[in-house]
Amino acid sequence: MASKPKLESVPAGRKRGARAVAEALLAARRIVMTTHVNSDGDGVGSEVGLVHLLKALGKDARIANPTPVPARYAFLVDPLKKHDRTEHAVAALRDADLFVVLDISDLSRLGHLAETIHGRDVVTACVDHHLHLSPGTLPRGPRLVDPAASATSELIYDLAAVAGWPLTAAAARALYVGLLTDTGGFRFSNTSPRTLRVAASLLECGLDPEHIYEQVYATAPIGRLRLTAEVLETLVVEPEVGLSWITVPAGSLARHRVSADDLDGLVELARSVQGTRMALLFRTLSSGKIKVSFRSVGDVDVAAFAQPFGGGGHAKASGASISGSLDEVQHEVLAAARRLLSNGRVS
Ligand SMILES: [Mn+2]
Repeated sequence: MASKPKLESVPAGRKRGARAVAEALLAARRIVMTTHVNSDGDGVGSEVGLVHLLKALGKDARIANPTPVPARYAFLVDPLKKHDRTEHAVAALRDADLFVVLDISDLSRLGHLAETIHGRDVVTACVDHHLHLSPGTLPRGPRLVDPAASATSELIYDLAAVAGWPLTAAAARALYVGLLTDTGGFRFSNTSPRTLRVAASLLECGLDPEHIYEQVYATAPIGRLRLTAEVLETLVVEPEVGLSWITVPAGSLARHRVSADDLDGLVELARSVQGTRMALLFRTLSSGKIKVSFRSVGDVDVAAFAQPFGGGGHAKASGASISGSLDEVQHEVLAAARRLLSNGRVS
Protein backbone atom coordinates (compact mmCIF):
# COMPACT_ATOMS: atom_id res chain seq x y z
CA MET A 1 0.00 0.00 0.00
CA ALA A 2 1.18 3.53 -0.78
CA SER A 3 2.41 5.72 2.07
CA LYS A 4 -0.13 7.94 3.78
CA PRO A 5 -1.14 10.61 1.25
CA LYS A 6 -1.64 14.23 2.13
CA LEU A 7 -5.30 15.13 1.66
CA GLU A 8 -6.56 18.08 -0.38
CA SER A 9 -7.46 21.24 1.53
CA VAL A 10 -11.18 21.56 2.28
CA PRO A 11 -13.34 24.52 1.09
CA ALA A 12 -13.93 26.91 4.01
CA GLY A 13 -17.73 26.58 3.83
CA ARG A 14 -17.57 22.85 4.57
CA LYS A 15 -15.32 22.91 7.62
CA ARG A 16 -17.88 23.77 10.27
CA GLY A 17 -20.33 21.10 9.04
CA ALA A 18 -17.52 18.55 8.78
CA ARG A 19 -16.41 19.26 12.36
CA ALA A 20 -19.97 18.97 13.65
CA VAL A 21 -20.53 15.64 11.89
CA ALA A 22 -17.14 14.32 13.07
CA GLU A 23 -17.95 15.30 16.66
CA ALA A 24 -21.29 13.48 16.54
CA LEU A 25 -19.62 10.37 15.08
CA LEU A 26 -16.93 10.35 17.77
CA ALA A 27 -19.50 10.79 20.55
CA ALA A 28 -21.77 7.98 19.31
CA ARG A 29 -21.54 4.34 20.35
CA ARG A 30 -23.75 2.69 17.74
CA ILE A 31 -23.78 4.41 14.38
CA VAL A 32 -26.13 3.34 11.59
CA MET A 33 -25.86 4.86 8.15
CA THR A 34 -28.32 4.74 5.33
CA THR A 35 -28.97 6.16 1.88
CA HIS A 36 -31.90 6.61 -0.50
CA VAL A 37 -33.95 3.77 -2.00
CA ASN A 38 -32.35 2.20 -5.08
CA SER A 39 -28.91 3.28 -3.92
CA ASP A 40 -26.35 4.35 -6.50
CA GLY A 41 -22.57 4.38 -6.62
CA ASP A 42 -22.36 7.57 -4.59
CA GLY A 43 -24.86 6.49 -1.92
CA VAL A 44 -23.10 3.14 -1.49
CA GLY A 45 -19.61 4.59 -1.95
CA SER A 46 -20.12 7.27 0.69
CA GLU A 47 -21.56 4.88 3.28
CA VAL A 48 -18.99 2.15 2.66
CA GLY A 49 -16.22 4.76 2.75
CA LEU A 50 -17.51 6.11 6.04
CA VAL A 51 -17.81 2.61 7.56
CA HIS A 52 -14.15 1.95 6.72
CA LEU A 53 -13.08 5.31 8.20
CA LEU A 54 -15.01 4.60 11.41
CA LYS A 55 -13.86 0.97 11.62
CA ALA A 56 -10.27 2.21 11.56
CA LEU A 57 -11.15 4.38 14.58
CA GLY A 58 -12.62 1.37 16.39
CA LYS A 59 -16.21 2.63 16.13
CA ASP A 60 -19.30 0.42 15.81
CA ALA A 61 -20.71 1.47 12.42
CA ARG A 62 -23.36 -0.37 10.40
CA ILE A 63 -25.15 0.05 7.11
CA ALA A 64 -28.95 -0.27 6.97
CA ASN A 65 -30.44 0.61 3.60
CA PRO A 66 -34.11 0.66 2.58
CA THR A 67 -33.34 -1.45 -0.53
CA PRO A 68 -30.52 -3.94 -1.32
CA VAL A 69 -27.25 -2.66 -2.76
CA PRO A 70 -27.20 -3.11 -6.58
CA ALA A 71 -25.12 -6.07 -7.78
CA ARG A 72 -22.53 -3.88 -9.47
CA TYR A 73 -21.53 -2.43 -6.08
CA ALA A 74 -21.43 -5.78 -4.28
CA PHE A 75 -17.62 -5.70 -4.50
CA LEU A 76 -17.68 -2.74 -2.10
CA VAL A 77 -20.17 -4.19 0.37
CA ASP A 78 -19.22 -7.89 0.35
CA PRO A 79 -16.07 -7.42 2.47
CA LEU A 80 -18.29 -5.65 5.05
CA LYS A 81 -20.75 -8.51 5.55
CA LYS A 82 -20.66 -8.06 9.33
CA HIS A 83 -21.43 -4.37 8.99
CA ASP A 84 -24.27 -4.57 6.46
CA ARG A 85 -27.55 -4.89 8.35
CA THR A 86 -29.80 -4.02 5.41
CA GLU A 87 -31.80 -7.26 5.82
CA HIS A 88 -32.64 -6.23 9.39
CA ALA A 89 -32.55 -2.50 8.81
CA VAL A 90 -35.37 -1.53 11.17
CA ALA A 91 -33.85 -3.54 14.04
CA ALA A 92 -30.45 -1.92 13.36
CA LEU A 93 -32.04 1.54 13.51
CA ARG A 94 -33.76 0.68 16.81
CA ASP A 95 -30.33 -0.14 18.30
CA ALA A 96 -28.51 2.98 17.11
CA ASP A 97 -27.71 6.18 18.98
CA LEU A 98 -26.71 8.07 15.84
CA PHE A 99 -28.15 7.95 12.32
CA VAL A 100 -26.16 9.13 9.33
CA VAL A 101 -28.20 9.81 6.21
CA LEU A 102 -26.11 10.00 3.05
CA ASP A 103 -26.76 11.40 -0.43
CA ILE A 104 -30.29 12.55 0.46
CA SER A 105 -31.76 15.03 2.94
CA ASP A 106 -35.36 13.98 2.78
CA LEU A 107 -37.20 11.35 4.79
CA SER A 108 -39.49 10.56 1.87
CA ARG A 109 -36.73 8.80 -0.09
CA LEU A 110 -35.81 6.47 2.76
CA GLY A 111 -38.64 4.07 1.92
CA HIS A 112 -39.87 1.87 4.76
CA LEU A 113 -37.12 3.20 7.08
CA ALA A 114 -38.57 6.72 7.15
CA GLU A 115 -41.07 5.86 9.87
CA THR A 116 -38.45 4.42 12.25
CA ILE A 117 -36.03 7.31 11.66
CA HIS A 118 -38.80 9.82 12.20
CA GLY A 119 -40.21 8.00 15.22
CA ARG A 120 -37.00 7.65 17.27
CA ASP A 121 -35.51 10.61 19.12
CA VAL A 122 -31.99 10.04 17.81
CA VAL A 123 -29.51 12.59 16.47
CA THR A 124 -29.53 12.33 12.68
CA ALA A 125 -26.45 13.56 10.86
CA CYS A 126 -26.72 14.24 7.14
CA VAL A 127 -24.08 14.45 4.44
CA ASP A 128 -25.43 15.37 1.01
CA HIS A 129 -24.82 17.38 -2.17
CA HIS A 130 -28.35 17.71 -3.53
CA LEU A 131 -29.95 21.10 -3.99
CA HIS A 132 -32.56 21.78 -1.33
CA LEU A 133 -35.32 24.05 -2.41
CA SER A 134 -37.15 23.36 0.84
CA PRO A 135 -35.69 22.48 4.26
CA GLY A 136 -35.09 18.75 4.60
CA THR A 137 -37.48 16.68 6.67
CA LEU A 138 -34.87 14.72 8.64
CA PRO A 139 -34.76 14.86 12.46
CA ARG A 140 -32.32 17.30 14.05
CA GLY A 141 -28.57 16.77 13.83
CA PRO A 142 -25.36 18.08 12.25
CA ARG A 143 -25.30 18.76 8.51
CA LEU A 144 -22.51 18.63 5.97
CA VAL A 145 -24.41 19.70 2.87
CA ASP A 146 -22.97 21.45 -0.18
CA PRO A 147 -24.55 21.36 -3.65
CA ALA A 148 -21.17 22.49 -5.04
CA ALA A 149 -19.67 19.10 -4.15
CA SER A 150 -19.52 16.74 -7.13
CA ALA A 151 -20.65 13.83 -4.96
CA THR A 152 -21.50 12.97 -1.37
CA SER A 153 -18.33 10.87 -1.46
CA GLU A 154 -16.33 14.08 -1.94
CA LEU A 155 -17.88 15.41 1.29
CA ILE A 156 -16.92 12.20 3.15
CA TYR A 157 -13.38 12.79 1.91
CA ASP A 158 -13.63 16.34 3.31
CA LEU A 159 -14.91 14.96 6.60
CA ALA A 160 -11.84 12.69 6.85
CA ALA A 161 -9.53 15.58 5.91
CA VAL A 162 -11.01 17.99 8.48
CA ALA A 163 -11.13 15.35 11.25
CA GLY A 164 -7.63 14.14 10.45
CA TRP A 165 -8.77 10.55 10.04
CA PRO A 166 -6.48 8.23 8.08
CA LEU A 167 -7.79 7.29 4.64
CA THR A 168 -7.41 3.54 4.19
CA ALA A 169 -7.25 1.99 0.72
CA ALA A 170 -10.68 0.38 1.29
CA ALA A 171 -12.23 3.75 2.20
CA ALA A 172 -10.51 5.46 -0.74
CA ARG A 173 -11.82 2.84 -3.19
CA ALA A 174 -15.42 3.31 -2.07
CA LEU A 175 -15.18 7.12 -2.26
CA TYR A 176 -13.58 6.88 -5.71
CA VAL A 177 -16.58 4.84 -6.90
CA GLY A 178 -18.87 7.63 -5.65
CA LEU A 179 -16.94 10.30 -7.55
CA LEU A 180 -16.64 8.14 -10.68
CA THR A 181 -20.34 7.30 -10.91
CA ASP A 182 -21.87 10.66 -9.92
CA THR A 183 -19.74 12.45 -12.54
CA GLY A 184 -20.61 9.87 -15.23
CA GLY A 185 -16.97 8.74 -15.38
CA PHE A 186 -15.60 12.29 -14.86
CA ARG A 187 -17.57 13.64 -17.84
CA PHE A 188 -20.55 15.59 -16.45
CA SER A 189 -20.53 19.31 -15.60
CA ASN A 190 -20.05 18.55 -11.89
CA THR A 191 -16.51 17.36 -12.71
CA SER A 192 -14.53 20.28 -11.25
CA PRO A 193 -10.77 20.69 -11.00
CA ARG A 194 -11.17 19.79 -7.34
CA THR A 195 -13.08 16.58 -8.20
CA LEU A 196 -10.07 15.43 -10.16
CA ARG A 197 -7.64 16.51 -7.43
CA VAL A 198 -9.66 14.54 -4.87
CA ALA A 199 -9.83 11.56 -7.27
CA ALA A 200 -6.06 11.80 -7.74
CA SER A 201 -5.55 11.88 -4.00
CA LEU A 202 -7.73 8.75 -3.66
CA LEU A 203 -5.70 6.96 -6.34
CA GLU A 204 -2.57 7.80 -4.29
CA CYS A 205 -3.91 5.35 -1.70
CA GLY A 206 -3.00 2.56 -4.09
CA LEU A 207 -6.22 2.03 -6.06
CA ASP A 208 -6.49 0.20 -9.38
CA PRO A 209 -8.76 2.39 -11.56
CA GLU A 210 -9.12 -0.20 -14.33
CA HIS A 211 -10.26 -2.87 -11.89
CA ILE A 212 -12.81 -0.43 -10.43
CA TYR A 213 -14.02 0.45 -13.94
CA GLU A 214 -14.46 -3.24 -14.75
CA GLN A 215 -16.46 -3.88 -11.58
CA VAL A 216 -18.76 -0.89 -12.03
CA TYR A 217 -19.22 -0.66 -15.80
CA ALA A 218 -17.79 -3.67 -17.59
CA THR A 219 -19.36 -6.70 -15.94
CA ALA A 220 -22.99 -6.27 -16.97
CA PRO A 221 -25.42 -9.19 -16.91
CA ILE A 222 -26.70 -9.98 -20.42
CA GLY A 223 -30.15 -8.83 -19.28
CA ARG A 224 -28.87 -5.26 -18.93
CA LEU A 225 -28.00 -5.13 -22.63
CA ARG A 226 -31.27 -6.76 -23.67
CA LEU A 227 -33.14 -4.25 -21.52
CA THR A 228 -31.15 -1.39 -23.04
CA ALA A 229 -32.13 -2.55 -26.52
CA GLU A 230 -35.80 -2.76 -25.54
CA VAL A 231 -35.89 0.66 -23.86
CA LEU A 232 -34.09 2.36 -26.76
CA GLU A 233 -36.81 1.05 -29.10
CA THR A 234 -39.18 3.45 -27.30
CA LEU A 235 -37.10 6.56 -28.03
CA VAL A 236 -39.12 9.54 -29.21
CA VAL A 237 -37.31 12.67 -30.38
CA GLU A 238 -38.98 16.05 -30.82
CA PRO A 239 -36.26 18.04 -32.60
CA GLU A 240 -38.35 21.23 -32.86
CA VAL A 241 -38.07 21.75 -29.07
CA GLY A 242 -35.03 19.58 -28.30
CA LEU A 243 -36.87 16.94 -26.30
CA SER A 244 -35.94 13.22 -26.23
CA TRP A 245 -37.68 10.61 -24.13
CA ILE A 246 -37.70 6.91 -23.46
CA THR A 247 -40.03 4.60 -21.55
CA VAL A 248 -39.24 1.40 -19.67
CA PRO A 249 -41.83 -1.13 -20.93
CA ALA A 250 -44.02 -2.65 -18.20
CA GLY A 251 -42.54 -5.86 -16.78
CA SER A 252 -39.24 -5.54 -18.69
CA LEU A 253 -37.03 -5.53 -15.57
CA ALA A 254 -38.49 -8.84 -14.39
CA ARG A 255 -38.40 -10.30 -17.89
CA HIS A 256 -34.67 -9.62 -18.24
CA ARG A 257 -34.01 -10.52 -14.58
CA VAL A 258 -32.41 -7.15 -13.83
CA SER A 259 -33.02 -4.35 -11.34
CA ALA A 260 -33.62 -0.61 -11.58
CA ASP A 261 -29.87 -0.08 -11.24
CA ASP A 262 -29.47 -1.64 -14.69
CA LEU A 263 -31.28 1.40 -16.14
CA ASP A 264 -28.37 3.56 -15.04
CA GLY A 265 -27.03 5.60 -17.97
CA LEU A 266 -30.00 4.98 -20.30
CA VAL A 267 -31.39 8.50 -19.98
CA GLU A 268 -27.93 9.78 -20.90
CA LEU A 269 -28.27 7.88 -24.19
CA ALA A 270 -31.51 9.78 -24.86
CA ARG A 271 -29.71 12.99 -23.96
CA SER A 272 -26.95 12.16 -26.45
CA VAL A 273 -29.25 12.70 -29.46
CA GLN A 274 -27.99 15.72 -31.38
CA GLY A 275 -29.98 18.86 -30.60
CA THR A 276 -31.45 17.50 -27.36
CA ARG A 277 -31.81 20.02 -24.53
CA MET A 278 -33.84 17.83 -22.18
CA ALA A 279 -34.09 14.04 -21.95
CA LEU A 280 -36.58 12.05 -19.90
CA LEU A 281 -36.97 8.43 -18.83
CA PHE A 282 -40.33 7.13 -17.59
CA ARG A 283 -40.83 3.97 -15.59
CA THR A 284 -43.57 2.49 -13.43
CA LEU A 285 -42.50 1.82 -9.82
CA SER A 286 -43.78 -1.17 -7.83
CA SER A 287 -45.75 1.37 -5.75
CA GLY A 288 -47.69 2.23 -8.92
CA LYS A 289 -46.21 5.72 -9.11
CA ILE A 290 -44.37 6.85 -12.21
CA LYS A 291 -40.70 7.67 -11.78
CA VAL A 292 -39.38 10.26 -14.21
CA SER A 293 -35.67 10.96 -14.60
CA PHE A 294 -34.69 14.30 -16.12
CA ARG A 295 -31.38 15.23 -17.75
CA SER A 296 -30.49 18.47 -19.47
CA VAL A 297 -27.94 20.03 -21.76
CA GLY A 298 -26.82 23.65 -21.57
CA ASP A 299 -28.78 26.08 -19.41
CA VAL A 300 -31.99 24.07 -18.91
CA ASP A 301 -32.43 23.64 -15.13
CA VAL A 302 -34.11 20.29 -14.46
CA ALA A 303 -33.88 20.67 -10.66
CA ALA A 304 -36.32 23.60 -10.92
CA PHE A 305 -38.36 21.71 -13.52
CA ALA A 306 -38.78 18.70 -11.18
CA GLN A 307 -39.89 20.81 -8.21
CA PRO A 308 -43.59 21.34 -9.13
CA PHE A 309 -43.78 17.55 -9.55
CA GLY A 310 -42.50 17.01 -6.01
CA GLY A 311 -39.02 16.04 -7.20
CA GLY A 312 -35.55 17.50 -7.00
CA GLY A 313 -31.88 16.89 -7.63
CA HIS A 314 -29.28 18.82 -9.57
CA ALA A 315 -29.55 21.40 -12.35
CA LYS A 316 -28.57 18.85 -15.00
CA ALA A 317 -29.85 15.64 -13.40
CA SER A 318 -33.01 15.31 -11.36
CA GLY A 319 -36.05 13.11 -10.86
CA ALA A 320 -39.57 12.88 -9.48
CA SER A 321 -42.05 10.15 -8.53
CA ILE A 322 -45.51 11.17 -9.69
CA SER A 323 -48.96 9.67 -9.00
CA GLY A 324 -51.14 8.76 -11.97
CA SER A 325 -51.16 6.34 -14.88
CA LEU A 326 -48.17 6.24 -17.22
CA ASP A 327 -50.25 7.92 -19.95
CA GLU A 328 -51.42 10.74 -17.68
CA VAL A 329 -47.97 11.43 -16.24
CA GLN A 330 -46.33 11.38 -19.66
CA HIS A 331 -48.95 13.73 -21.02
CA GLU A 332 -48.54 16.20 -18.14
CA VAL A 333 -44.75 16.12 -17.88
CA LEU A 334 -44.10 16.25 -21.63
CA ALA A 335 -46.51 19.19 -22.01
CA ALA A 336 -44.63 21.07 -19.25
CA ALA A 337 -41.29 20.19 -20.85
CA ARG A 338 -42.42 21.45 -24.26
CA ARG A 339 -43.60 24.72 -22.65
CA LEU A 340 -40.29 25.17 -20.84
CA LEU A 341 -38.23 24.42 -23.92
CA SER A 342 -40.27 26.61 -26.25
CA ASN A 343 -40.73 29.69 -24.06
CA GLY A 344 -38.49 29.23 -21.05
CA ARG A 345 -41.36 28.89 -18.58
CA VAL A 346 -42.21 25.83 -16.51
CA SER A 347 -45.94 26.59 -16.42
MN1 LIG B 1 -24.73 11.72 -5.16
